[in-house]
Amino acid sequence: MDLLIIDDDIVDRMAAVRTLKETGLQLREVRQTASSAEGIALALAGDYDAILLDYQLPPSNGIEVLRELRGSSDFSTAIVMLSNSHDEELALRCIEAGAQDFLMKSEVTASRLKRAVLLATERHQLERQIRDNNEQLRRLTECDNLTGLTNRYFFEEALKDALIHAEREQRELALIFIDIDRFKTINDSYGHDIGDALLRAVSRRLEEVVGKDDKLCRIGGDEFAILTHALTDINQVRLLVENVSDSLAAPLDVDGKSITISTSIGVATYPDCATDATGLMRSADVATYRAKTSGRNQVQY
Ligand code: GH3
Repeated sequence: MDLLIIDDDIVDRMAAVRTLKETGLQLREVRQTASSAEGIALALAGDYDAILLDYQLPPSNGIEVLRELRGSSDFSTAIVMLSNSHDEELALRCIEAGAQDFLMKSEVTASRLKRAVLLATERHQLERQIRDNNEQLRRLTECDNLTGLTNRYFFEEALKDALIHAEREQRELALIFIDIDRFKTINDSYGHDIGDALLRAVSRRLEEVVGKDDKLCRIGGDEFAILTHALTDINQVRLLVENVSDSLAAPLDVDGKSITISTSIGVATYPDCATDATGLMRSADVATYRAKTSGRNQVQY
């Protein structure tokens, strides 16, 4: 095991090293530092199995060090907090700030320290796994499997939220539906897998065009939607729609095949077309239908 001790008191550090040697843990490296700043740098740069972190670390303290370490996305190491005071509230605050265990220095024995280090690493691994699982679950529920874009359910939730803000701030919104023309013939000519790859290629193109504040989603099938609330007037919306249309009109490289598509686009704006999410979705849908029935490859407002 590689361990790091951060403690400003040399006597306590030496005692910790001595006790660690008595634990029977397979120790490869036990690095020590008296400074919280150096401790943070070492912890972030190294690959330690666990850190023994003193709470009293003037001019800082252990909780501040914990917060700084846990605030870094690259940091992932178990931490056992050590303190001179027997303070349950402090122990709780340390756990809340990201420590896996809390020990009073006066009560540290080899067997206690061994158990704390092993339990902390195990608990930390479990916490990490739960976090990863939650993130995966979030991605699975929010994203469309094929393209990785937001799915229809979460898009509609975002639209409802955006409408509340737009009403409060007296701002306009635009909802843009994009439907690939005669997509069925692409499936029929090239096969379903190429059809899937084309949908992914279209998604990447759209991601390049939309602004960072815009929401992009795959509504379903060969239909995509953009919700934009960063645009202040209809001319800006028109410009975005033109960019979308031009970008998708350029040939797409789909698994080594160059495929050119056209799209029918329908635009609905808040508050002109509708004031609620269902109404706005319907308006954009009707505009898209008009683009289809008027000969495809065009935009309808
Ligand atoms: P139009 O121009 O009138 O919109 O014609 P279209 O062929 O694009 O539209 P239609 O709605 O008739 O057909 C959409 C096709 O999209 C039918 C369906 O098989 C296909 N599709 C839907 N989801 C997927 C998918 O996830 N992958 C693939 N490859 N095809 C899909």
